[in-house]
Amino acid sequence: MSQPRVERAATCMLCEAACGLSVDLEGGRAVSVRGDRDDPFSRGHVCPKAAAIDDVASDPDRVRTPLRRVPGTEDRWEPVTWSEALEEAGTRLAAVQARHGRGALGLYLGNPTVHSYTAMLGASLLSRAIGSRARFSATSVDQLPQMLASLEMLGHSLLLPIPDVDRTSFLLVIGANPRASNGSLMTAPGIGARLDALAARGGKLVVVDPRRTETAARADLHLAVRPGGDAHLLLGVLHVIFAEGLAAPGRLAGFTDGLDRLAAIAARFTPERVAARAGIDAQAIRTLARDFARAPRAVCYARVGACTQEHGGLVAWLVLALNVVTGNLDRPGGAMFTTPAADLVGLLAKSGDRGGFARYRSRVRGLPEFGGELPSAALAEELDTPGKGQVRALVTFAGNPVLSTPNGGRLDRALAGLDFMVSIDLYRNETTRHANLILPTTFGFEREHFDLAFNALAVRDVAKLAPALVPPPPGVRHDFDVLVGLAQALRRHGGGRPGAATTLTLAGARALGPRRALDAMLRLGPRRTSLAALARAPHGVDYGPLEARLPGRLFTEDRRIRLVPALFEGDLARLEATLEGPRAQESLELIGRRLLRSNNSWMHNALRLVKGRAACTLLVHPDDAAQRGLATGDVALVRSRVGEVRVAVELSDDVARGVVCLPHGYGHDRPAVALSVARAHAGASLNDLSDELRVDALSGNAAFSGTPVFVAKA
Ligand SMILES: Nc1nc2c(c(=O)[nH]1)N[C@H]1C(S)=C(S)[C@@H](COP(=O)(O)OP(=O)(O)OC[C@H]3O[C@@H](n4cnc5c(=O)[nH]c(N)nc54)[C@H](O)[C@@H]3O)O[C@H]1N2
Ligand SMILES: Nc1nc2c(c(=O)[nH]1)N[C@H]1C(S)=C(S)[C@@H](COP(=O)(O)OP(=O)(O)OC[C@H]3O[C@@H](n4cnc5c(=O)[nH]c(N)nc54)[C@H](O)[C@@H]3O)O[C@H]1N2
Ligand code: SF4
Ligand SMILES: [Mo]
Repeated sequence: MSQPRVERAATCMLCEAACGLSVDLEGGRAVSVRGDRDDPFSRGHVCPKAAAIDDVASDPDRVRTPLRRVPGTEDRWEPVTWSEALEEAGTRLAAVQARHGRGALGLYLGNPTVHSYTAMLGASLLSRAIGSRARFSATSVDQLPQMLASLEMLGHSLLLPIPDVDRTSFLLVIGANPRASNGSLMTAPGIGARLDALAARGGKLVVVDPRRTETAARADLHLAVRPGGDAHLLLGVLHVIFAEGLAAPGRLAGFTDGLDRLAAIAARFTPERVAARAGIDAQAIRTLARDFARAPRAVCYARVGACTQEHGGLVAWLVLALNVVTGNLDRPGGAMFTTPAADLVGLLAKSGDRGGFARYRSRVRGLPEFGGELPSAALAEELDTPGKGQVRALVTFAGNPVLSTPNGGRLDRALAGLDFMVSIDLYRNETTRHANLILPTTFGFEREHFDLAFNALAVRDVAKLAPALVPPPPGVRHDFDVLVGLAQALRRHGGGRPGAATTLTLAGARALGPRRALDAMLRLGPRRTSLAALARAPHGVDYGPLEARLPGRLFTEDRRIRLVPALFEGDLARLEATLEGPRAQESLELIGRRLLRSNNSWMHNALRLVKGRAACTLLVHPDDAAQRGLATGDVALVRSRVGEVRVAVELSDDVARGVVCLPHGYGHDRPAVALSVARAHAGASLNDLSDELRVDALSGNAAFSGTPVFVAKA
């Protein structure tokens, strides 16, 4: 007998926009998903991916019971019970630590971790229980430089300024494509409509990007920067602002140190000096500087393209500095700070944790630690380089580093050589196929949802609690239970960090559960709310536009902004060395792209998102194509220092001459990958070309942008 259809409010957990959803439930499934018009923040906006949440949940390829790889085989898997799986995991991982030291067990946390508050809490417990420095995450292939700038300048790595898009009159976007990504470190559901509104009120949008993206194509101005040339551009902009007396920090001057010092630095970088490396002519740099400085309310906003490059740290610093110098930090229409209902930043700071940098370094290459993690660009070498401290066992949670970290090919091979590996994931994919055990978790509407991370990064102060709506498949467990259960199993067998505290904390945390922790955070938070209160507002609560928070919200010792941290100033010599260097002959510079119907590496098994025209194509400028005898539809051989791929070519003058562009997250046609739909739309992996040795030498973040490649007809 069919059950009646009911409609419920939910939140999309796929990307940072956190759109409100209206979900029709029938027979324990989400049979229809629409935008929730009653959500005060997203007002009905959704993108095509939301409908695929149920595709993942009901995917026949989804792992629904713990799986053990049959010893000695690479592609035979057998179901095991949870107690067998956790026992085996605990025994084997503890044995590796007993034999080779605690640091021999590594942990990699993937992007979806931050889309589940229960996973965030559970992962931090597991990480502490493991007690190893070999921790890695998607942070160091993403926003690390921006967190570093916040740590150095504002005193807390998680105090990230958010562009006040709804009230600005000049939005300068560097290395972001919100019309495809739906916004990042800027939770702004319906960003397309918000950008349209900016234009409608007479505001300006300028996009700095080597490709004429969906966002750039509809901007007032597109500046086709050369990959990795943004710090040069920004120094030129600051030069003009100081030289022409346009600096106007306003009230910020009362609590900012280093304005004169920054002026002196900027004086060295005339637009003429930086133009060639930036790929933008001096006059355009001057105009940009004047327009930005003179706009009544302006904000410079940078994201992935600005971070994942050789000068990511400098760019992040200069972006924040530009907002300060023009008085746009912490004022409406500028870059502002949230007052989130669950204030993780404030709570961490109270416990003495503001983040940290370079407190120790990685074993093989000496790359700096950040926030208790090592750069993911060092993951493969930490696994495959013999010696004391070599990582011999790994736990991955919600990550696919074979497709998402630089030189994924090397990591792919390194994973095959591990003594033991446990993956907590929904799928048997390019990474988890190497695991000895795959532990499956709940997903999507099977979990209660509260955006611990993204409510704190939103363009308005909002909060929303969405209950679990559908029952999980019987064989899976909640992410929190799996993470903490694994930690307990490890401790039971004598692994991990010794001391009763850990064991007791784990037992206590398991007994209390993540809801109690969240409720306490909400009650202690600035909104003095609670789970119960939020449950009474199923479409979410909108506390209003962002409010000025400085200097009170600063976490530096003296509550002052440090405009010129020595760390960044010291890195300028490296940038100056690039000013004269000619571009390598013959090689092209590879950049990535995101597609609206894709989400990093893991949604290509949803037919509704991958059907139609092949998405994983190499964009080549017609002039570069002509030189190589390439036409649209040809297969190109693309080779870098680390690997080569074959991929279909698409001619496009959206990319600047000398630049080629391939999306990341593809390359699904490997043995033992159980993704039947994705395999038929496999594409090639951008990260089989990206180079793990190319990092931002300052921060250790991966430098994907501008990887030199040779392209020829296959
Ligand atoms: N549809 C979809 N949405 C997503 C994701 C997805 O995979 N698909 N992923 C989510 C995640 S994890 C994140 S972090 C966000 C990212 O959100 P965004 O940062 O907005 O995403 P991208 O589209 O990667 O934008 C980066 C831009 O930088 C440009 N770029 C590359 N190199 C350079 C450079 O050297 N300088 C400059 N100025 N620009 C450069 C690229 O051409 C690209 O347009 O998106 C999230 N949303
Ligand atoms: N060249 C290049 N590389 C990039 C980027 C780029 O722009 N260019 N972008 C980088 C960025 S910004 C990011 S964030 C990283 C992402 O890198 P990763 O986080 O390593 O990779 P994802 O593709 O997000 O993989 C997510 C994994 O989590 C699983 N998963 C999804 N939901 C759940 C869940 O609820 N529970 C559990 N247990 N598992 C789940 C999926 O099956 C998948 O295996 O990629 C980075 N890599
Ligand atoms: S924009 Fe992001 S949050 Fe909104 S529906 Fe699409 S994937 Fe979900
Ligand atoms: Mo990301």
